[in-house]
Amino acid sequence: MNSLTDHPIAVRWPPAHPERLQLYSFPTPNGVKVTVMLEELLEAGIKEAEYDAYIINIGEGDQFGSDFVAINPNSKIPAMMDHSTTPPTRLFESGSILLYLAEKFDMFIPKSAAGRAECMNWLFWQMGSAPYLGGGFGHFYAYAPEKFEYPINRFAMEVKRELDVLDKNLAERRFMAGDEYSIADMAIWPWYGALVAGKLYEAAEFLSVHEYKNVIRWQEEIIARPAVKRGRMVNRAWGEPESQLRERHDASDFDTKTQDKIGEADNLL
Ligand SMILES: N[C@@H](CCC(=O)N[C@@H](CS)C(=O)NCC(=O)O)C(=O)O
Repeated sequence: MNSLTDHPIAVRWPPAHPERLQLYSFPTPNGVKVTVMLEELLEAGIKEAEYDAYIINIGEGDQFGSDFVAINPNSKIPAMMDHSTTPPTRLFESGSILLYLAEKFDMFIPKSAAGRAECMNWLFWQMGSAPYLGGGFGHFYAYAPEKFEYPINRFAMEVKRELDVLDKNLAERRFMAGDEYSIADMAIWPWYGALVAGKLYEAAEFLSVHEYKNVIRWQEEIIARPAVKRGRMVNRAWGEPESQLRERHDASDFDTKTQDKIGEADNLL
């Protein structure tokens, strides 16, 4: 399979710009990590980071189609194809995608060996920790058919422990890996930033997130970044119509293709 047009995914989601990165995603915290990274690269002037973004509606089962599975055998968003390489490179797992883009463009990853190691420490910390927040706490607190006290308490304690780890780190430094904003922040912020901002599971009061003042300061700095604002809009399929850019194919789409502009306000979830 040497070109995008040969790839099964091109049938359902024909590439608007076959030469660009092709992102197949949904704007959950794991999806937002990648759209924020791509928008940060573009904001920094990296034109090769231009991308087409398609919605994989995980509520409708798009992730189980054989076309999507050909990119991610694990059937989860986000997934991406880079057709600028020979052969084309398939990418899945948000951490792998962030690291691939950081290395490809040599950006948002520290240059020194020590800085890089610290960035990887926190990037992999997120990959191991967020499942306790999402699959553990979030599932039992917000989604399970009954309120089971034991798992709610167990995962709430673990999430509070994680928030404390982040808070202590951010008491010493501006960003997760040091003075510079990096892919470690992009991985951790969509989960733990949303949590302390009260936007995840309506659990801010239950978890007393106001205690984690350094995490709150860090979250407020990151959410104000223009690229983060745009990254949160890509593939968005709920909320205010002007915040939803379901498919992104060009920078100008943020001005012309949001749901309020194209006149359809139905939410997908
Ligand atoms: N470790 C993966 C997790 C990806 C993941 O859990 N994606 C979820 C959405 S946040 C998904 O696609 N769920 C669909 C399903 O499980 O069927 C990553 O970081 O990319």
